[in-house]
Amino acid sequence: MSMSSPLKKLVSCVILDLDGTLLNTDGIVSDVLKVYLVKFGKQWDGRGAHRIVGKTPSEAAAAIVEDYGLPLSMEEFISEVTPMFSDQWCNIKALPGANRLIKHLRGHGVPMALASNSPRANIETKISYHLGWKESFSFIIGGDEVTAGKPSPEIFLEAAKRLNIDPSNCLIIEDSLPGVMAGKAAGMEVVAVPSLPKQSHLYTSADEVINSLLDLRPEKWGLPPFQDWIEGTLPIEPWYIGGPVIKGFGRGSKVLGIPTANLSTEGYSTLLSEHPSGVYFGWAVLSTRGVYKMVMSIGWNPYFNNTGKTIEPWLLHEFDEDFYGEELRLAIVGYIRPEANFPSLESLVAKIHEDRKIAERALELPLYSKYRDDPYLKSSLHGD
Ligand code: ADP
Ligand code: RBF
Ligand code: MG
Repeated sequence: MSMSSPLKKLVSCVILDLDGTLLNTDGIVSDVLKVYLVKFGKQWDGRGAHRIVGKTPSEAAAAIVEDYGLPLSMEEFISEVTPMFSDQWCNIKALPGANRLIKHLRGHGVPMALASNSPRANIETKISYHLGWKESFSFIIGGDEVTAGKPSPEIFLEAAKRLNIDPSNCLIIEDSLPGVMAGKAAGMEVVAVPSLPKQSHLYTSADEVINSLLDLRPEKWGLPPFQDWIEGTLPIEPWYIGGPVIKGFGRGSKVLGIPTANLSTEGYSTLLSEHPSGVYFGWAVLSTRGVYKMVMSIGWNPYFNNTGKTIEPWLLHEFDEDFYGEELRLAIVGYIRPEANFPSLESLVAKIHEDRKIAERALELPLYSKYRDDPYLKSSLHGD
């Protein structure tokens, strides 16, 4: 076992939360509330998002009615928005790494259960759109099957009982604070995967806080390790982003000695919200110049604590000049690590150079080099 993943505790089963942990429910929540609040001349601004994550349906409803001063009761609110939500269940996407995790644990025969504050019937409908999920869980427990939802430990204790496994040998994976509290109160090991950004400091009671399911290391819990990491990289379904190179904070070359050709995030908010922040790599095309290897960070740059998510690709090539305004296209093909904070600028810079080496080597592998010829990149190249 490597130094970076010491064994924390042996577990023999995994109990998962659904909304915000396996499913990107937040996306449809804001879509529905945006539409609904217009009726009252109000605008959903994400305010109060932290007050609904992980709550029971009635707690969440009460919080919204109160926060937005809606002229109706919590019950009336629920009866109006419930059908709007159910219409969207078929559109909820699996979070990055969810399918991979479920397949992995199932493939190794690790017992899994689903425990969510949502009513059981809703859970069943939501997961019915995801191939192979239902069969992977030994059972499902909904908030309507216990007397108190999370943060009460009841739902997890009931799950352990049904799995016939001691609570101390259960690993909980949860995105919400109430869920983490429930898991710890049940005497279980808890990995938190916060669904809202920049919240990790609130999750102090969790045994580990990770940025996304891509960062889960099952071997830390005595479970079989993922086998898909290759030379320090995780292959992902490629995704694409492009546009003119814009001005960034002016500190890439100046402060770090590492220029990053920033892209506008405008028009990419959905795409960006669907991908965890972190360090990725792939291929870049400048339409008048050529194709280059690329390593990038996407996110808030914790060291500088930016307020907005930025896209910062470093093209692994020496250029004689700036290329602001030029069309840049990226094919993002692999993941390296989550964004991190560093005790010094030197250690941040050293880490980025390590990322560069990892990306440069990995992009020689056929698995990644084939995307050099991706039609999205090719179609942008002049005189090819
Ligand atoms: P900014 O904060 O405006 O993004 P940087 O200091 O990060 O400024 O420098 C980025 C700019 O440097 C890019 O927009 C591009 O014009 C230029 N540049 C030169 N070489 C590279 C490179 N190898 N990778 C990315 N950008 C580069
Ligand atoms: N910034 C951070 O604060 N934390 C990181 O872990 C981090 N990783 C990076 C990895 C790569 C490959 C690159 C190109 C940049 C990374 N940066 C990171 C972003 C860096 O802070 C950013 O490029 C500068 O702030 C310039 O705007
Ligand atoms: Mg830059």
